[in-house]
Order: sequence, then structure tokens, then C-alpha cells
Amino acid sequence: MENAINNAQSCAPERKKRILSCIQSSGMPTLGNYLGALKNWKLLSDEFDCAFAVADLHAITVRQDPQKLKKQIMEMFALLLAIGLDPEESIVFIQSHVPAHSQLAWILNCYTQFGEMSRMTQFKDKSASHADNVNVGLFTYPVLMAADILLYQADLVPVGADQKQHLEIARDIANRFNSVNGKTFTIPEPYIRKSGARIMSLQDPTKKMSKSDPNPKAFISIFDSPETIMKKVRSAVTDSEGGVYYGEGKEGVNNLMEIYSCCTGLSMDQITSDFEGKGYGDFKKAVGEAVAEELRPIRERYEDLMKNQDYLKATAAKGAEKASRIANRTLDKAMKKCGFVLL
Ligand code: ATP
Ligand code: LTN
Repeated sequence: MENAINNAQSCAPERKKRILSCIQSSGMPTLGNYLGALKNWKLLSDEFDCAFAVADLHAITVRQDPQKLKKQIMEMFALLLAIGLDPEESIVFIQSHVPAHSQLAWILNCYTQFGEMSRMTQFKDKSASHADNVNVGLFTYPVLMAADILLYQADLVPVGADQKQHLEIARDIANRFNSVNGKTFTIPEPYIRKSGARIMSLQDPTKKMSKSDPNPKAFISIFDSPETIMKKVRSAVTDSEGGVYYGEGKEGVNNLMEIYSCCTGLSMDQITSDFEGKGYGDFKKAVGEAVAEELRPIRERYEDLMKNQDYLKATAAKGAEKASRIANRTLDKAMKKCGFVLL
């Protein structure tokens, strides 16, 4: 009998690692969001057991216009499908459709220290830039993010470098809960890709490219037309030295090389040798064309999907159902460990 079990175990396929990530539904994503996060999601979805969500609950930590928010949530959901995520293969859903996220977040709030939240750099930055509305949701934002991750027992969490601190807190919270109550949550690892991890502003390459930048020339939106993309790349800040190579003091060129490399798959050395003896004009033209070509199929699929709102809603409902099955199982386990009475 024991042998049979051992055999069955050794023949059982190894469980695929589980990945979870979310993107906020605030504003149109940039080329930075795409190359730093979304493009990677598509690649990961071919290899891992994945769940991806639109983090709409996180979006209201800063004041939102309800009509605009509603539109942006569906736009972001459509975008997740447009980048090629397959809702049959992966779980693609909207965070607020799965109440377990808010429920677990409350429990985890009680396993999080005030001091550790106060140290979060995103809280410090956002409370400075939204000084008129420093709400408690903004403060406990990382706890909701921890709930997102821990509910799915995620092994790996692909995030941009700016989210690493939040992921560390999610690990700390999980470890604390597990040590008090016994093993309940998988401890997640960050999954930060080297290339494309940080795309910088086209106007100030020492700052990250951000969709909330007041200067639209600083970022490329995923839905910019090829003409707009060419124009924005043409006006990107470089330097007066003229050579296409990666180096110190060449942040503008480094950033364009990074973008070009992400879109074409060429290495930095290959790019340098391809553009040897050529000026920034030629290089920028090539970068603009590569970006426009990279984004074209996504824009086309997105436009088709947005014409079919019924399909989007039905797909979101199926995603929420699949997500809830996993999330509720973890929530029940955590509640039981805390001593709540489950019916
Ligand atoms: P904002 O800049 O408006 O505060 P954001 O552009 O950072 O927001 P998020 O929704 O917070 O958008 O980020 C979504 C994902 O995209 C995250 O994983 C984040 O790390 C990644 N990301 C955001 N900006 C960049 C960038 N410039 N380069 C690479 N990745 C990025
Ligand atoms: N805070 C993240 C978005 C986010 C997230 C998550 C990322 C919300 N929940 C869970 C990974 C896992 C951001 O601003 N990029």
C-alpha cells in the first residue's frame, strides 16, 4: 500500500509554481507598465499557474471619479486580455469581485504593525502628493496587497522594482501569521526581471516613466498612435555626445536602448554595433518604429474587445468565480486558525 502511494507520488507531475500579480486601474498604462510588467505576465502565463487581477480596490486610496473609475476598470480588464492573457488558461479577474480580498485584508491588518507601515516609501510619497487626503486606506494599502498575494498561496509575484518593499511586507505578515497560528500561507518570492524592470521618463530619464506625469511627452501610452509614438521618441532627452552605447551620464540613451532591447530582443552590444557611426536621429527613428510595432497588435485587439462589453463582463464573471474558489479556501483556513466560527 505504502509503495503504491510512493509510486503515485513519484509519478505525479510536479505542481507548477503559482504566480499572482495585479495592476491598478488608475489611468491608461504606459510603455513602462507594459515592458516592466504586462509583457512579462504574458510570458509567465505560458509557463506557470497564473492569476492576474485589476486592483480596483487599491485605486480608491486616492480620490476617484466613480464614472471614470468604472470605465477604467473595464479598460484595464480588456487590456489584460489584449496583451494575450488567455482567460481559459490563467485566472484573469477584477479584485473587487472577490470579497475575500477585503476580508483577509482586515484580518492581516491585525497582524501588521503601525511602525512597519509608516516606513513604506510609497505611503510617504503618496501622502506628500495627496496631502489633502491622507486616508487610512492609503496607509494600509500594502496589507490589501498582501491579502491579494496570500489568498492565492502565490509562490512568485512579478512586480516592478518599486513594489519590492511591499512584497517584503507581505512576506513579513505571512511569516508572522504562520508563526502565531501554524502554517497557513505560502511565503511569496518577488520575481523582478532585470531588463525592462525600470523604464524611465523620456523627458527626465532620472525619473521613472509614470502615467501620472503631468507632461504627456514624458511617457508613451500603450494606446498612443504610431505618429504620436514617433514624435515622443524624437523629442526624448538624450545628450550632446552622440554615440549609441550604454554608459554613465547617458541616462537618456540608456533608457532608449533599454526600450529598444525590450521590443526587439537585441542585446545592448548588438544595438551598439548596429548603430555604430550613426546619429541619434537614426537611432530614435528605429526605437519609435520598434515601439509602434510592438504596441500595434495590442491596440487592435483592445479596440475589438472594447466593442464587445458583454463578452468582457462574462469573462470577468468567470474569472471571479475561478479566483473565488481558491481565495475562499485560503480565507476559511485563515479564519479557522484565528478562531472564528465557520458555518
Ligand atoms: P503611477 O506612476 O501613476 O503611480 P504606475 O505607472 O507605477 O503608477 P502601477 O499600476 O502602480 O502604475 O504599476 C503597475 C506595474 O507596472 C507595477 O508592477 C510597476 O512596478 C510597473 N511599472 C510602473 N511603472 C514602470 C516603469 N516606468 N518601468 C517599469 N515598470 C513599471
Ligand atoms: N501595488 C501594486 C499593484 C498591486 C499588486 C498586488 C501587485 C496590487 N495588489 C498584488 C502584485 C501583487 C502596484 O502599484 N503596482
